Amino acid sequence: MKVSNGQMGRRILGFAVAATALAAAGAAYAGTLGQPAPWEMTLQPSASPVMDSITWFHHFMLTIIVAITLFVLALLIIVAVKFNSKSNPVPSKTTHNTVIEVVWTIVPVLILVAIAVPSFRLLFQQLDIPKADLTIKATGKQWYWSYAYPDNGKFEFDSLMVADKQPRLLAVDNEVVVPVNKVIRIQTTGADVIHSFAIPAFGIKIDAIPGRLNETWFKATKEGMFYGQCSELCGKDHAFMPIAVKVVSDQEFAAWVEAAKKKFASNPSNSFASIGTAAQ
Ligand SMILES: [Cu+2]
Repeated sequence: MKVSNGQMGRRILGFAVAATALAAAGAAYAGTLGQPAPWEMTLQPSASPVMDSITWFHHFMLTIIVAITLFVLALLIIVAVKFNSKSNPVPSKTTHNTVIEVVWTIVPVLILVAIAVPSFRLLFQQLDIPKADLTIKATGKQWYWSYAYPDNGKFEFDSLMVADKQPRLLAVDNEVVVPVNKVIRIQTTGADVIHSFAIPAFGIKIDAIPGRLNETWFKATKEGMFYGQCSELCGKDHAFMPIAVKVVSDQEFAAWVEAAKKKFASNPSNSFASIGTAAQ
């Protein structure tokens, strides 16, 4: 098939228009704060400093990847159009070009260094936990989460999915409540099998492993409801053990703690996990 330069130009323009339309659609379908949205194409809106960094790093990487892909595509098109057997019947016998060989070695090294620096900075931000204002222990169980507040009177409660509450498959009976703009340390473990504690808007995902206590942290910068899910295939109801975090002001948090201490205090049969033991 003979393709003229004009046709090729129109095709490239077509691809560019399609790509721009796709990107615009992506921006239009950027999710709702704290939960997934239909047709969402990008990351959930950020609500923590770590997620801000993850979002920035994602855009940074995407820019580099798109630039490299377009560059390689342009080279391929040039080669295919200019150096096919029809337009270039007598090929050149060139085998070496020192300048270009030095360039295609040095430039990728520089690109990798440019990626490595912010990548390590992000890893340190995630793994180096700042001084925590509050610690919450999240225990993954088949198939729900239990939360303990050791700093606030050591109460514990279970959080189970509620089938007829919105958002569907994400709403729970007892939400985790945390104060806004405070460093929350999450300690997580598994009571039976490996689960994973993940909340996209806070940029956290950490395995909950039996016999181990893993730590991560977040600082919620916005008030509201934030949802996550168990992110390690853990059994038949893996899809039905959501994580719901309610971010509130300091005063509301203090009031909730007082109410929760009474609600979840003393009576072990309050705990779904302890029902079996209490009955014996
Ligand atoms: Cu699980």
